[in-house]
Amino acid sequence: MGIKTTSSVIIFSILTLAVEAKRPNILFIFSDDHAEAAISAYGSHLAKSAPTPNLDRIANEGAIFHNSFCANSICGPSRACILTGLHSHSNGFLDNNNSRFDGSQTTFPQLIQKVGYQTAVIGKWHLVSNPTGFNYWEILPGQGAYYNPDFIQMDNKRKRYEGYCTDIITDRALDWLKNKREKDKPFVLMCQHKAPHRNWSPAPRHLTLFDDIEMPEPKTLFDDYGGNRSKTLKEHEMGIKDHMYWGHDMKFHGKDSKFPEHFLSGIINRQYERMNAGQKKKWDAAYGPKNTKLINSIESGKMKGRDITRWKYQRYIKDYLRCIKAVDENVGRLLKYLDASGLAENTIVIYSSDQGFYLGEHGWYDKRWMFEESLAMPFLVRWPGVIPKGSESKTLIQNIDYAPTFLELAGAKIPKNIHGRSLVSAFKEPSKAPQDWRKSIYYAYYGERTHRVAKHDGIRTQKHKLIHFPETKEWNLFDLEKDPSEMTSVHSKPEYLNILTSLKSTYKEKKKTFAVNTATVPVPRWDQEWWRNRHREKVKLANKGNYDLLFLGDSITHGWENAGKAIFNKFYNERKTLNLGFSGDRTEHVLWRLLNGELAINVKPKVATIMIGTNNTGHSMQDAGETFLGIKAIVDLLQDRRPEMKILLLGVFPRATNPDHPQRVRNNEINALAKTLADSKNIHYLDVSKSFLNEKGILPKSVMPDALHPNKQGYELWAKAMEDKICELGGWQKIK
Ligand code: SGN
Ligand code: CA
Repeated sequence: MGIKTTSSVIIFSILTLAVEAKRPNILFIFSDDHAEAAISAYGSHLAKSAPTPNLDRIANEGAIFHNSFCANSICGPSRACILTGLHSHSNGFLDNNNSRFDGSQTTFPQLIQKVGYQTAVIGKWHLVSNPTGFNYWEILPGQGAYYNPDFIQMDNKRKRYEGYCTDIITDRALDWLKNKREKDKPFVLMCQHKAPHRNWSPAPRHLTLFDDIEMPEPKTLFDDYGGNRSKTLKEHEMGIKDHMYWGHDMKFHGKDSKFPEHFLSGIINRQYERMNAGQKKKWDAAYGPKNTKLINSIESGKMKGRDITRWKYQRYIKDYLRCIKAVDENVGRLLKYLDASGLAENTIVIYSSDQGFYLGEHGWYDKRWMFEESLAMPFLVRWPGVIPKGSESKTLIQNIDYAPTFLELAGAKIPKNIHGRSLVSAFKEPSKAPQDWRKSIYYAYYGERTHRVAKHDGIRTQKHKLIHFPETKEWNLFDLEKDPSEMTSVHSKPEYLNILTSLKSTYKEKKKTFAVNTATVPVPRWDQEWWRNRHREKVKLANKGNYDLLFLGDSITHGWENAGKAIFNKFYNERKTLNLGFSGDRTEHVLWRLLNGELAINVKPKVATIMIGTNNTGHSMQDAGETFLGIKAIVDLLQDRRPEMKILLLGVFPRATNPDHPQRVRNNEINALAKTLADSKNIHYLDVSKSFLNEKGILPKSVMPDALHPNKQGYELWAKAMEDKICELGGWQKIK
């Protein structure tokens, strides 16, 4: 017996070692705002003028993906999609201005770490909260700086490195590879550049690169935003013509302000201010003469009108491409190290960027719009021995696919709620879309003041793109084969009617699949001061911790602090209850609160009750199916963050006096769906309506005077009706 056991242990260990040896490392090199047009392997109009040999090497030795897209074209959101494999509304990071990444949710680094990978992220992070799931991290604060950048260390202290950001991020990444990781384990290293993000500041060694050439202009530099496209296009604030800062963008020191009809003032060149004397000298030597020349040409009247826009385009594109030059060189350094160290063979190298960027197309810089240039994310991948060299793929892939890909590569389980799909089979045979692959991708931009790009969402297939602008109630449709520059929306052309109808139904289906509707998109109620204050108070209480019971909901739950107070004291005080009921809240507000601190790490109750949805009915008579998805999103979130916690999902209380009132009927419909979430393990459903209603289904004023909120007697009925279940789930003694 003994010998047998020992030998099987040995065989098992040999097997695990063999598997371990095979699991590939992942080197994920990522940049910020890198458009495909600025990678020569993609073959754009800029390819000849600004080659990227090291990036091209990845494509030549592996594959290039031509239909690679983000789910939300902006920094933080794209990164959150990558970490979670979920669309923005589900991972909670909707935009750069108001979001904070909830690092307590399931992410691929956490899961991959659990199956034995070493994980590290170095460089730009931009998710506000600190990284979770990483053995090592060293990140730029916010956007970070180009020159002599500071990095936040794992002990939260800042450290400044002298030099150029792209070089330093690579140095730090190489240092981790060489000296900091546990070498007997496979790894995922995310090396994330700041470049070529605005304000496109080149390395000192590249300041005069491209001085002697003229960069080709995009065909749509002087777009007039006609062509039946959304009227919101004209409202943009990201034009090369009108929205370039004299100092910040155009590389004058920016303290003076000249030609206010052509250049914005107000943001000086802060990167210049960060430089040391030597760096400044080089910078002044490079830009000084060119700047003087421009000033003279405008003052003498030699340069005017469109030529000034053209000059700005040249200044912009050259600086941008100079930044890319350093990215490319540093990719080369990493590839060289992989070769020299012998790691290359078993390391998958991926190059991508958080979104694309407008390089003058449509007259723009920046991103956000669902037009091709910023919807696209470059995607180059090398996997020696697996991906045939020089492969090209047209498969529709998205950033939500990265997490499941990495998990499959590591042999980890892929969470069943994930939105993306593993790309491993697409890697093995890039020229073919994997079986049952998606026929369209879903995209959503949630709007922000910055650059004034209206909220919109849509789908893109191989041939068409449908965009919806909810605020102006507009649809745009593009025929990508006939009009690759997207200059004309064909949504009202009779010959496209069938396509439009079919795409609209696909769009609806997609939103259903990913459960996107107003009930599921987390949103705060910033306009209400009491709400903000209550949220702040509750976050404080949440951080204190020590709760066994959690109440989640709207005014009905809020009312435990008012009409229900005496009853609350009797039943729930001793059970250490945190009441997270907020008057007027709908499902989308509860989601936001849970994502933003009310489910602090110290909130680890045995039981959580949820009752929410009546305001989704009341305010907007939302479709019951949509409200249900909001409730489901709350339940999913709680299960993800607190897998051990018992959830008592309460049927929404009856409202309106009469049983056939539409609001009553709607709440019943919600409940019929909510019930299906019970799993007899952690999720329990309870409908206590009967305690309030008389035998004819009438809701008496004696328990709910306004036919919506319980009075003291109502709260007592409620507490008694759920007492058995609460005690069963929380192991408490019943109170009578
Ligand atoms: C900054 C930039 C914007 C840019 C956003 C988001 N302004 O606010 O131009 O759109 O970042 O970029 S700047 O004056 O600071 O340069 S993102 O890549 O982080 O999403
Ligand atoms: Ca970005």
